[in-house]
Amino acid sequence: MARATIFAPASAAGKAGVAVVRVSGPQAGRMLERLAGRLPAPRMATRALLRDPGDGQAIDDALVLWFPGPASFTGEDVAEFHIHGSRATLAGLLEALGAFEGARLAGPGEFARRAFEAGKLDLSQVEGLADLVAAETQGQARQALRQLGGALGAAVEDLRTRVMRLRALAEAEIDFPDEGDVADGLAARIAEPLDGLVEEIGVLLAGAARGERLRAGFSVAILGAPNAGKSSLLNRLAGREAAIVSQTAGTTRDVIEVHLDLGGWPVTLWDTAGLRDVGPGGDPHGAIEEEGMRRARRQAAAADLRLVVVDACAPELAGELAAYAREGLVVFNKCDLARAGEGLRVSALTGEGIGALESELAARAALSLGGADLSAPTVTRVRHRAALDEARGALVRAAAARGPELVAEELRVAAHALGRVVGRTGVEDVLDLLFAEFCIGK
Ligand SMILES: Nc1nc2c(ncn2[C@@H]2O[C@H](COP(=O)(O)OP(=O)(O)OP(=O)(O)O)[C@@H](O)[C@H]2O)c(=O)[nH]1
Ligand SMILES: [Mg+2]
Repeated sequence: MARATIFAPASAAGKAGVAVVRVSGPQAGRMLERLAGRLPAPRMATRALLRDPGDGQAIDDALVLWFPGPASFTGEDVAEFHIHGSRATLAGLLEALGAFEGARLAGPGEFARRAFEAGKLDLSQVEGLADLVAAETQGQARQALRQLGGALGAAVEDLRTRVMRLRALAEAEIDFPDEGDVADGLAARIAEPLDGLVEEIGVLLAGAARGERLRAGFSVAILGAPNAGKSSLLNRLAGREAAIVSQTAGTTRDVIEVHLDLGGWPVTLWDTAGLRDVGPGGDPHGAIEEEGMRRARRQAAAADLRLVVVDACAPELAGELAAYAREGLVVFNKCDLARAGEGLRVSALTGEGIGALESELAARAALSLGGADLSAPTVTRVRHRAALDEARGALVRAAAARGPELVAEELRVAAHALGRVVGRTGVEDVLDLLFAEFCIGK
């Protein structure tokens, strides 16, 4: 059975100046020709009046593009329709496309999956593409673009080729073992290249924490006593009323998350429930407050930075908040009412000092996320890190192994692990998860 021809809007839903519909598969050329009246020259934007082949009704005055395979995004024949972005024109075109036999609407990520299957993108590039589409800041976009360009894939592929070469040496020793002191000869010959490989993987792994963090963003947990103004501060930084603010102590219970772009760095803020100590004989915490505080502590532990908000009218810190303050960043809020404390003074109410706080957060995010060699390939996902870790372990064992069989086996494990990063081996389970991250039309 012939492979289905898939089509889908590649632009976001809703009214827009232009909507783009992409078609990929064996029927793409015929569909374009039937709708536009002729097949345009390859890769040339061409104006065409689109008509529904069923009833001859005009659909839109549009731009069409024709990318014959294999020189296309998916490697298949691809057609693109750039139409006026109204719901009506889009619906008309999708209906006309759906009427072709063997054509159907694409699922999420199906175009990218076909590109992967045709060898147009390796798996790390597909991940780069997913991250690029989801990027919220320029820093994230730059990193994703580098990965889409194949930097990580090329570096790992190079490592894998070198491992395979060593493995061929080991296999040769197994097959022709009669030349002198076999085991020692092999060990001596592969010792140096193995050291080099282990070291290079180490360099990639050293950049991994930063790459993963840039992808996830720099996280800040806002902590403090009840009523200190944590939620007010969150709202002020977010520029909207994300969290409920009230003069009742104990307003916030759940963790509220907002995403900010501070100086190009992705920062995630978590507003949390107020933390308070209850001495012996003090009023006990209710079950809900207890749960809120548990969540606040969990978030504090998970965050890259703990921002402790102190009410300048009651500037004493005790217990766990004092501990968080010693290692985190302290701000004195309500400085419109009182001027206690040294360091950052802000007022969530008037906005005073907020610019300075934003600069401080951006500087800390930059310190944590930036500074990496931006031209070097970056490991951006836990999946990459796990595979590289496994490869490194196997290479270290290969260096220590006695006998060509053991060496060959460890090298096989290393090559297999490296192959997983670029999607050559053992990634079937990853594929479904990954392509589901995409929207339809990608
Ligand atoms: N004058 C003044 N009042 C503020 C400021 N920030 C917050 N408030 C007030 O302080 C009260 C508590 O503010 P919230 O933001 O709800 O405090 P919170 O720390 O989130 O409190 P919980 O969620 O209960 O732990 C509200 O009445 C706010 O209007 C400020 O900078 N100046
Ligand atoms: Mg609150």
